Amino acid sequence: MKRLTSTPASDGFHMPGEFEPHAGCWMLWPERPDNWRLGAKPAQAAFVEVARAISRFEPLTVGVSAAQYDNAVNLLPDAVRVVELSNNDSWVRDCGPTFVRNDATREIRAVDWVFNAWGGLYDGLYFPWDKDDEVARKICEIERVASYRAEGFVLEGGSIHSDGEGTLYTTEECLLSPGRNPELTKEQIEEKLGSYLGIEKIIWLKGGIYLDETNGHVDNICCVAQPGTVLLAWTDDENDPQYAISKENYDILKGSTDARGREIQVIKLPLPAPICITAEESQGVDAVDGTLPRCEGDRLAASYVNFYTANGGLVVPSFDDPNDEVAVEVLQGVFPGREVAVVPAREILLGGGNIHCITQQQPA
Ligand code: KQY
Repeated sequence: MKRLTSTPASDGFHMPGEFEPHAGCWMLWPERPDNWRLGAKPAQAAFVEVARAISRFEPLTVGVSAAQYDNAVNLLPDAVRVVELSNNDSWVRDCGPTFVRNDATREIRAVDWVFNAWGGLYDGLYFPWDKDDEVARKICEIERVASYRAEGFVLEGGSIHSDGEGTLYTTEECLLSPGRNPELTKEQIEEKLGSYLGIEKIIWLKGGIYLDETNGHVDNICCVAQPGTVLLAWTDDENDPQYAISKENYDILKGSTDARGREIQVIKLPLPAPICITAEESQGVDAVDGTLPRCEGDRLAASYVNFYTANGGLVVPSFDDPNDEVAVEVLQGVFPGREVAVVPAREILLGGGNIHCITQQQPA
C-alpha cells in the first residue's frame, strides 16, 4: 500500500475519537517470558478474555508470531481472525497505526509513528524493538490502508487521546520525556501533532498514573467520553502520591476550553487501592538484561480509565477491588447505551499494561 509523503492534515484527515464507530480492532498475542510470568500462559488467558469480549461487539484481528500461531488459534474464539505478524511484544496501541479519517470521503488512512519501546536507549523498556516498529506498516498492508510514516518522530498511540473535534489530550511527562524527541521543543511537537492528527488544540496534562512505566501515558489517566467530557483517574487519599498528580490534571482541565471553545466536564473515576507485585508473581518472570525487571513489592499502574470503547460496548478491567463495581457504575452512567463487559486485568497489569494499550481500534 502507498506510503504518503504529505501529511494527514494537509490532505483533510484527522484522528477520530475512540467512542466513534469502529470498522474493527487489532491486538497482538503475548509470549515473551521476560515480561509475562510463567511463559506468558496466564497473560494469554487474560488476552483471550479481552478478545472474547471485544469480538462480541466488533471484528477483531490478533497478530501472532509464527512460534505461537497454532496455540493462539486454539485458544482464541472462532470469531477472531488470527494472522501471523512478527512483533517484539503485545502493545499494539503503542506500536500500531493511528488511523485517521477524511470526513468528506470517509477514507481511512493511518499514521505510522517511530516506535522506540517507550524511550529507546535512554529509558526504554526492552531491546530490540525493530519488529514492533514494523507492525504499523504491516497492519496497514493487511487492512489496505495508505499510511504516512512520521519519520524521525517518536510517539506511541497510548500517549494521545482525540475528541474527534479538533482537541488532543496528552501529558508533558510522556511527550516531553528525554527518551522520545529530545531535539524538539514543545512547540515543534505541537506542530507535528497538528499536521499528523489534524488537531487544532492540545490540552497538556502534567503527569500520568504514579509509576506508570510508559512515562505517564494519557490513556491510563484521562480519556474522552464524548467531546467536552473526559474521565479522570481519581483518588481522595491525599497521602497517596497519585492525589497530587490527579489534582493537578483536574485543575488544568477545569481551567481549559477545548478546540470548540467548550468548558471541559471532568468525571472522576476512582482508582483501585494500590496493587503491588507478589513474590510468586515476580519469581515467574525471566530476568533478562535490558528488559525492565518485575520485582516483589513494586507498585503497578492500575486504573480503570484504560477501558476499551467498542461498538455498542465497553470492555472494563477488574482488579478484585471494591472499586471495580463503582467504576462500572460510573462508566455505565457516562455511556448509557453501551453494554459493559468486565475482564480481570491483573495479569495484563503485571506485564506493565492495561486493556487500552493491548487494543487498537480502526475507525469506520
Ligand atoms: O502502553 C502501555 N501501558 C504499555 C506498557 C509496556 C510495558 C512493557 N513491558
